[in-house]
Amino acid sequence: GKGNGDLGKVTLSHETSNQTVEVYALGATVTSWKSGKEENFFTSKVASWDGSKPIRAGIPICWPQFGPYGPLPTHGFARNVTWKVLSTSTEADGSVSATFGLDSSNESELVKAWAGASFDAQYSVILSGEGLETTLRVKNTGDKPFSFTFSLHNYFQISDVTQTKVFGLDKLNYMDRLANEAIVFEDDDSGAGVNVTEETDRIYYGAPEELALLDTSTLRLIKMKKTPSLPDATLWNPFGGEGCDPGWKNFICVEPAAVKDPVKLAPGAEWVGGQLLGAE
Ligand code: TA6
Repeated sequence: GKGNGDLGKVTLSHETSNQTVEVYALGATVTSWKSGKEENFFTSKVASWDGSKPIRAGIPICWPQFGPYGPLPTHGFARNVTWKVLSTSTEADGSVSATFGLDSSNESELVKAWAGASFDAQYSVILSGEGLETTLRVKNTGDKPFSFTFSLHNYFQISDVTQTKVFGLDKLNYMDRLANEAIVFEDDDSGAGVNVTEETDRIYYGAPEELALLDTSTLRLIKMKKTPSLPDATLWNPFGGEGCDPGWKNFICVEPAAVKDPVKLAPGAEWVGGQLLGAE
């Protein structure tokens, strides 16, 4: 196998819709989501499975910091540390789920160093007839406020990034992370979908709750519904740039996110954010 024996892996199967999901305790990373035989997520051929790096596959969790904007290493620590498997269950309606936990008692130096904050985070992965739902809950269990930024770093598998359209982002202004400037979208197409034809690294501030991506070669469609607590969306593909993943043609990252306005959590307060993904 991939040398992943001791990382802990949970497999969920939803039989009536023929979907399966794999989640590693390392990073609580969903690495695979299959609808029938079709794999919806990209796995890098150079992914690390030994815990030395985050797993580059599926849905790395960027928390409590998105990107380099803060004191933590890029994208925080949630994807670097091993989460506890808190529970797995099957509901009366047949949906199956697993819940992972991470709190400030974690041994990792990264966790300890983070602002001395006390927190309890739970990440639930639910597979139902509607698709895959992944939700992060964060509770401030300490006596001082803390804040964070967040994204669900979806690596969607596609046959060719240049043949993929992302719907819902047309005509929206975005932050161009490559130029480090806000771009006012001036293109004249509307509803035609955003097509990636060069290195792209954007954060759309205030993206709609419903987004979709269409692989025009295979006509596979992934729909995303994000919670209002995740107002932003990122769009990323390195497009063959120096040092980028050899599989760049076959993924696109579209990530529900809270980046522009960090989430502030008062003592005792709880925050919930997530996404529902459906594949057709
Ligand atoms: O979300 C997009 C992004 O922040 C890009 O700027 C790029 O740096 C990428 O994520 C890094 O992802 P990785 O999985 O390689 O850490």
